[in-house]
This record gives sequence, structure tokens and C-alpha cells, in this order.
Amino acid sequence: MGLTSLDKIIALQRNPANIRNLCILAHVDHGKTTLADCLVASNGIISSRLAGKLRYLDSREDEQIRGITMKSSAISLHYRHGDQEYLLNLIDSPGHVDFSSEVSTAVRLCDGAIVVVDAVEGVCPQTQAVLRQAWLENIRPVLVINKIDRLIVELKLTSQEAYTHLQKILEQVNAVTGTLFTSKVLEERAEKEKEEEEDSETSSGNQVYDWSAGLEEADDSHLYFSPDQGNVVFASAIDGWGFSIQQFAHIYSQRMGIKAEVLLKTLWGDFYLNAKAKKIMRGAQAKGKKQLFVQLVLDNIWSLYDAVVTRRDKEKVEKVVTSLGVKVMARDSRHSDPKVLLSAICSQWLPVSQAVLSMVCEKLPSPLDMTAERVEKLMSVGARRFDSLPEQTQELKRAFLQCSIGGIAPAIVFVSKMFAIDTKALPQNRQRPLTQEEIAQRRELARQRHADRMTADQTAAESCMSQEGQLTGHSTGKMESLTLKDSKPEEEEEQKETFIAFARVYSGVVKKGQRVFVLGPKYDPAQGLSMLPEGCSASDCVPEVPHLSCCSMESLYLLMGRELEELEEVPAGNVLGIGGLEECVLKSATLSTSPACSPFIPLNFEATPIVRVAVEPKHPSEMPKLVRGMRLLNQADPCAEVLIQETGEHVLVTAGEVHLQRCLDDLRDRFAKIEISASKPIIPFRETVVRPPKVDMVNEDLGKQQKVAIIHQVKEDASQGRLSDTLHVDPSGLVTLTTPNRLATVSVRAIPLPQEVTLLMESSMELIRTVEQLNMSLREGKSLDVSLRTLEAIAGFKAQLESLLQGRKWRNAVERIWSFGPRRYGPNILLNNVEGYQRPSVWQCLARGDKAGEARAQAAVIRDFDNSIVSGFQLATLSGPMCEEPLMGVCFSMERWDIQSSALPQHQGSLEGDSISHEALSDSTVERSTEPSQATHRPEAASADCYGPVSGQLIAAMKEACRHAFQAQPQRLMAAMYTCEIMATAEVLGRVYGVLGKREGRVLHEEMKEGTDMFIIKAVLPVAESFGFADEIRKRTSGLASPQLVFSHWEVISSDPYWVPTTEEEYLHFGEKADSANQALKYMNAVRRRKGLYVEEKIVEHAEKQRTLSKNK
Ligand SMILES: Nc1nc2c(ncn2[C@@H]2O[C@H](COP(=O)(O)OP(=O)(O)OP(=O)(O)O)[C@@H](O)[C@H]2O)c(=O)[nH]1
Ligand SMILES: [Mg+2]
Repeated sequence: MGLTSLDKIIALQRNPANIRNLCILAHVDHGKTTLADCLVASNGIISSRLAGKLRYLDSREDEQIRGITMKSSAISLHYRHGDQEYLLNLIDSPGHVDFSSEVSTAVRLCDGAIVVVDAVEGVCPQTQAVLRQAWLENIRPVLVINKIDRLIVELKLTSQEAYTHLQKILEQVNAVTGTLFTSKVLEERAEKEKEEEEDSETSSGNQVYDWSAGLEEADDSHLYFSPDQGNVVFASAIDGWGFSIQQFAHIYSQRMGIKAEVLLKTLWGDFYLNAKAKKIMRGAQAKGKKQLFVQLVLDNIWSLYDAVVTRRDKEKVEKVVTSLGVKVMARDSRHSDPKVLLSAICSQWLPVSQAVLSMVCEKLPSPLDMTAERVEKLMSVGARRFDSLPEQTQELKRAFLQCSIGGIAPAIVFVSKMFAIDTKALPQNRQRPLTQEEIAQRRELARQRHADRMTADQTAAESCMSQEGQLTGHSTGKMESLTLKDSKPEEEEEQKETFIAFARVYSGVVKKGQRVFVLGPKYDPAQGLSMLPEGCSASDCVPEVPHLSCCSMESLYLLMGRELEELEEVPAGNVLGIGGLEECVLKSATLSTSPACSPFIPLNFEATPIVRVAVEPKHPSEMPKLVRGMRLLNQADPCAEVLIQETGEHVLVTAGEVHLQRCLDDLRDRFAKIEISASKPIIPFRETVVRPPKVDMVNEDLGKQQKVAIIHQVKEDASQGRLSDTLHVDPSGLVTLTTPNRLATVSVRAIPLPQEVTLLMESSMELIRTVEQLNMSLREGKSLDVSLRTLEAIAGFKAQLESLLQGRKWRNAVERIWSFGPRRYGPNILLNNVEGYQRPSVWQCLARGDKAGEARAQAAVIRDFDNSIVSGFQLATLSGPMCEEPLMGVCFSMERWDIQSSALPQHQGSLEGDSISHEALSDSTVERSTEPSQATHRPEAASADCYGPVSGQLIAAMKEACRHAFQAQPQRLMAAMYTCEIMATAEVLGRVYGVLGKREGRVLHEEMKEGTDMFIIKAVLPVAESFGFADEIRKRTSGLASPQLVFSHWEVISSDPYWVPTTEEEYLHFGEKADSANQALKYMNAVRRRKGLYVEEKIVEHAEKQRTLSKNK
């Protein structure tokens, strides 16, 4: 435990004002773990000599081998600042994009963050990402500019140049913060405007538009990083030094007799010292003078490095050592590596831990400073508004803000992730030295056991002799229990992983063994409160409340990096580990003793899991172990997904290659403990249609020919298919299909959506899902209290769609949207262009309040089997005809829909007429669930014929019609694309381009990083070509460039997989076979082959006899 005893930490835990929960965030390799080492060493947990080399918080073997952090881990530190003692719960997070979900889990539990930036590399993509994450979670950041030593040793900058360089880095970081701030202000401004507008509508319309964006008034000065604000530390974690301006202001105010406050304001900035006038003046740059910062701070450090590292000047070093008043041990000064001497001097002169920890204590908020805004955000899930929550729930806000630890305060805990540790590493099971008493006790026990065994043996022998065959239950039972006790638990424990919840207490005090409610993400406190008896607690037997369960916290732990310490209770404001929750918490959860508590909003993850592999055990008999192992892996990783595909494969979805590797290692060595084999990564594709091309493959203008060819193809397909007599395709691409019982006909046309619309729908996925949920509850007759913000967002989305869908073709299209798909929120649209068919639009949730009744009345005209059409559309968009991948950016326009009366339920069959159009059929339709599986329970069973229920036939018909309509258009594959930013020196630039080119990458832009000889290349790369990319780049550039891949978007592959030469020019150019490489076809066939679908390929491509190409013949 180092220098601080457990009792001390327990005492500190009770004083929230002096607790700081913070995490370290940065881009990969900017030195987070190294910095954490220095902080840990200050508590004596590791030796300060090893700080930076040990990387104590990287406790996994693969983390040490690869040199990158993969899991966030926490440690509690003690720090004395002034006359106060502080408890710092520090969380180190990974910087690699693949593990950004671990960052999200860390950020949620903290109130503040240390953002580390490499002084050479400056602001990198992940730096921006973590700043954004900190912003979104409302936690306050401080800045550490690390690796300053690289400016001296590697870049060989002068102190003056270094100053300019550091200034630039600060500007970059502040620019990111500035953008975040402006977007927020503008958003708020827009909201305010809207309200004003509503007000002014009633008053006079004679208003002058106020175009100030509100940015002028908004105070943002506290947000920015600036050394004079005290929220920036300059450091070199590896050499163990770091400082803030305060430290130097303090030193010089004593030495030069200038007031510390004056120095504080002038040490950073364009100020210089006028020695004659003994004044600090402004305008150093203009006068060509050295800035104060350069003169008083940087020059000292530069000369120290010069003396110790560059020139190794013994005398000078001694002089410096005496002038600084530090002590250097003889073995340090004699060491062959000058860095040892350097860190010995620096760590005494400017210890980095002191600089960073003082800044943390002063500048980061304590749990008591949590803002009301943050609490409201945490507690209002999804579309719900905080003030729409029940009163009791709203009262909990106070408990949050006060961090109450009084007896009556309800306990509220948030679990942000579950992590697995070896059961043997738990403090309960750890071996510790025995006391004398315990040894004596054990001896006594052993003796007794021995005696027992002896008597048992005797009685057993006796009874065997006396009553053969009859068991004397007593003694054998005892024996069994003895043997059981001896062997079994160990065996079990040996292979068991224990799950610990990584959590924080927000209110109340949690005690070991306490029972709490586990609130699922969909739990509704209003419902819970109404169903539970008043004053009900988690220890009572809980009646069935949806999304609510109970469990007990079997053990509480203090997280100390690689070790855990057991605790009896933990008060509010602390980060802790909880054991015994694995049965009821999957990845994250909200725990509370009060059923009035609402579940916290889900964590926001930056990375989308995209790399999937199928895994299987080497020996098929070990399947159950694999399944169990995958379940454990799923629980232990916040981002990995585990699923069983329709094809029956067990699939693991991860965020990237490195993450995949780690998951597979975990599965092999920890969770399943069997040999497994993983498939090649399964690459996702999307299918789409595009507008018919205007030119052919040789850039010749196309007339009608191409169209004719396509239709020809579809007709061919159709005539081969068994649906041939029920399917009709007209030349404009309209597909008409009749159900097998010939009672219903649907006509569908597929239209490509503009790219912007697809993008918009992709980015508004959550919103569409909310719309769908709202509609669902409206249909069920319930009303949901939605926040004004969500409604505005929906209205905004609708308006955007309207502005993007312009032109004759799309007239009124937005109003006519029937459904989105697949899964009801995907990027495809079903349009209702059926003449005369009125159905409630998907936007009905916008018509709220008094209009709600109207909407319901309108809903009554919904046609029967409406659901079947939607289900058919969902199925069609879920897997397309090209290679059964989901569709994207396709609009299906339903243009005709006829149902014969006999298809209708018997009791309605009396309605006259051949086809029923839009009259109200039955009010009960409205109440029906939208699930297709339930649709078969309808009273129509009677109308089912030999082809099955009508609804089922209609689903199938709709699906087929959509597929054929899709095929009637020019089809394309869409590939997932990564963006990557590669930093490389000029020498290896060419090779980087080479690798990118080989893998179909496209360079977006390239620029030179100022002040260095590095180039930054931004490129996009298809996911399909990305495997091994990072490795290849590293190899080809001898480790000088290492890219990070982040999923960015979907892109249409321009080549047509079905392309065959049709025009004369194309025949001329490509030949009859046209077997030049077709990228799209290659991808499509690979997917089809993987899925076991038919692949049209000739086994023998060139059937001609081999010829000898000699001239003589
Ligand atoms: N020159 C120099 N190198 C440093 C400094 N701090 C860290 N490093 C080196 O930078 C590399 C990465 O350090 P880590 O602490 O593992 O970086 P990290 O931010 O934890 O990396 P991830 O956890 O993988 O994101 C190591 O090789 C360190 O030795 C520093 O102040 N100066
Ligand atoms: Mg690290």
C-alpha cells in the first residue's frame, strides 16, 4: 500500500470536499501511463527510480509487451497540499482509438481530467476526441504538455523557439475547446430564439433582428487553458520533472523581490524584464527581447540539459546542483547514462507529481461541486425531460449535489464497466502472513481433522464388518464432506474469473452486503413508484416491476491499480470496485436503494464496433466452453459485441484490429481456456442503387441501350424464377407482384436517395428510433412526455429532409414516409404513393397536445395488413439481393396496393367491392402490435388458404417486390471506409503513399506540421483493405509512422458488379469476356462465398488447349 495506510484513505473518503476523481486522457503514446507512474511513485507505491519504466497501471501482460494501455484502471492516492489532505482517485485510460470505449467508462465516473499533449506531436485526433468526450460529460479538464525534453534533445530547438512552439500547441488545444463552446452557445441561442419567437408571435411583429450570436456575452474565459490561469503544467514525465507557472513565480518572487501576483500574470505572455528600470514591460517580441518565460524558466532547463545530457560537463553540473540546493547521490552522478543524473536532479528540483497534483487539487472540482446541469443530464434518459420525472426522483437531485452521506440519504451508484480479475488476486484469497494465534488455531484444526478422520475410518471399517451393504449415512456423509471441503473449492477457484464492477457512489453510503435495486436502462421511476408499496426497500421481496431487479453488493473494494483492498463501506463521492454483481449487471448499470432513482443516461461511445470475426473451438466438443467464454468476454468489455448470426456462427464484433487481438487473447487464455480459431475478419458491406449512368465504361454517351440491357436481365431472372407468372416488371422499373393466392397485388419502385439524405438519416439514427418509439406508444394510445428539445430535433430533422428532397420526383415525399428500415430506423425509406390511401404519417408525434386526439382519429383509417407491408419492407432492406447485406440509401415507393375482399377476415368480408381501398376497416387495427410474428394471431386465420395466412403472403410478396424493384435499377456495393491520419517524416513519405495506393486508399490532404519535419497525411481507406495496414506501414517505415484507423463513412464503389459489355465500344475495349478486375464483383463474390450463396464463377476460365508460342509453328 505504500506510505499511506488503508485507515488514512478510509478517513479521507468521508470528506468529499477533499476528494478529486480524475482521469488521464490523451492521444495514444503521449505519456499518460508514464505520468501516472510518477504520481503513483509520489505515494511510495513504486520506487521513483522505476517511475516511467514500470508503467504500473498497465498491469496486463499484453499491455506491457505492446507498450500501450488497453484497459482503464484506477488507483487512490493521498496528497498533502498546503494544510489540507486530499484523496485522489486517479484513472488511467487508453489512448488507442480501438479502446475509446474504455475512455467513456472512465470519464463518466470522474469530475475532472488531466489532458496530456505531446509537445512534439501536438493536438492529434484522439486529443480532440477526448476533449470532446470530457466536454460532453461536463467534466473539467486541466492540461499537461508532456515530453518537453523531446524539444531539447530531439528537435534541438532553442528556448525561444520552444516558447513559440508551446504557444502554438496551447492555441491548438484552445481552438478545440473554443469550437465546442461556440457550438453549445449557438445551440442555446437557437433555443432561446425559438422561445422568443413564440412569445413575439402574440405581441407585435415589429421586431428588429438581433444578429449577435450571443457569443459576446457568454463568458468562456474559464474554459481555456492558459499557464497564468494555473491550469497548465509543462512536464517531461520520463525525466520526472514538471512545473506550473506558480512554482516559478514563487521561486522568483523570493529571489528577485517581485510580487508573486505580478509574476503570475507576466511569466506567460509577451512580457520582458527591463533590468535597468527594474520593471516588467510589455512587448517583448516587438523589441526583440526574451520573454520572461524564456528567460526565467526555459533557459534554466535548457542549460541543465545542456550541461548534463549534451556536454556532460561535470563542473557545471556541480555548480547547478549546489545552486539548486538538491542532493545527488554519488552513484547517480557516476552512472553512465546521463538521464539518470538528470532525473535525479530534476525530480528533486521540479517534481512532476507535485506540480500536477497541486494543480489537480486547486483546479479540478470536488464531488461537491457537481453542477445541477450535469445531474439533470445524467438522470434524464432519452427523450424524457427532467421536470417530467416524478417528484421523488427530482428530489434526488439534492442528494447528488450535496453528496449526502447522512443516514437517510439514498445510496446511488453507477457502474460504468465490469472487469474480470483472477479470483486468486482478490484480497480475501490473498496469502498473508499468519499471526501466532492463527497458526495455533490452524494447528488445532488440523489435529482435530486428523482425529476425526481416524475415528471415521474406524467406524466405517466397523460398520462395514457388522452390516454389509448398508451405509451408515452419518459417518460416510461426514467423510464425503471432508473430502469435498479439501479439494473442490480450490479446483473451482482455479479457473474462475471474478467480475468486479467499476463504479462510483454519487449519494449515500454503500455498505458491504447491502441490498440494492438494479435499474435497467429502460426502467421508469414513475411506473416503479406506482407499483411498489411505499417505503419498500431492496431487501424486501420485490413484486414484478419491469426493468428492476435486486442484488446485494457482496464485497466492496478500494481500487489500487494492480491490487484491491477490501472495504466495509464507501461514502458518496468515491470510486470503488463492487464484487458479486456479475449475475445482475451485464456491462453498466445504475444501482440505488431508492426505487425513485432514474437510470443514468447510457455511456456515449465514440468508436463503432465494425470488425467482426466468426470464432469456433478447435475441438467441436468444446463449444459450450466457448459459448460461456464469449458470454464472459461480452461482460468484461464495454465495447465488444458477441452474437450468434442467422447463419449459426458465433461472431465477435470489435472496434479494430488491436481490440480484436486482445479479445481473442482474452478468450483463449482467460474466459474459455480452449484453443479457438477465428475466421478472417468479416467485412460489412451495404447494397444500394444508383441512377443509371449517362456514359458507358469507355466514356461514350449512352442512349437507351443500357436501360434495355438491364430490363432484359431482370426479365430473364424473372422468367427463371418460380414467381414468373405473378411478377411483372414494366420498362420504368415498376415491379408488380401478386401473392400466391392471387388476392393481393403490390407495385413497388426503387429509387436511389440523394447522398445527403442517406448521410442525414445515418446521423439521425437515434432520432428516428425515438420517432418510432413515440409512434408506437401513440398507436397504443399512451402519451409520452417528450422534452421540447427532442420534438424540436425531430422537427428540424423533418425540415432538413424536406430541404434535401426537392424536385418534382420528391414532391410531398417527406409527408408520405411510411417507414424507415431496416429495423425501423435504418437509412432506407418506404414511401406511400398509393393513390387514395391515407395513413398517419411517421411525423404524427409532432402533432401533440390537442392535436393528439386528431391524430388518433386519423390513425383509425389505417388499412388492414399495413403491418405486413412494413414488415416486408423491413425484411427486404435487411438483406439485399446482391449478397444479402443490408440496404442503404434506397427509397421504395409503393405505388399500388390492391386486396381482394376475400382476403379479409371473415366478419369483414361482407364489405362490397372488388378491392377495398382506404375506408376504415376496423378500429382494432390501431391497437395491434407491429410485430409481424404476432400478426399471424389475427382473426384472419379463417381466411388462410393453402398458401398460408394472408399477412404472411403479403410480407413475402412485399419483400420479393422490393428485391425485384431493387434489381431493376443499377446496383452498387457500398464499402465501409476508415479515415486515418498518418504522421511521417519526409524520408518515408513515399513509402506511406505506396502502401496507401496498394490498398485502394485515397489521400485527402497532406500538410507539414509546423516546427517539425513531420508530415500529416489524412487518407481514407476501405475497411476491406485495412487488415494488416498498420503493421505494413510500420514495417515499411521502420516504425516511424503508425496510423490509427477510425470508421468514418460508407462509400459507393463505383464499379458495377454485374457489368458486362453491352455497347459496341465496350466490346471493342474490354473484349467479349471482359474479365479485367472488377473490385465490386470480387467483394460481392467473397461475401457470397462466405455465406454459402451461389457464386457465378467458372471453374475453368480458359478452356483452350495450351499452346506453345514458338514462332516456327
Ligand atoms: N521523451 C519522452 N518520452 C516519454 C515521455 N513520457 C513518456 N514517454 C515515452 O512515450 C511512450 C509512451 O508512453 P506511455 O506512458 O505508455 O503512453 P500512454 O499515453 O500511456 O499510451 P497509451 O496508454 O497506449 O495511450 C513510452 O515509450 C514512454 O517512454 C517524456 O516525457 N519524454
Ligand atoms: Mg497508457
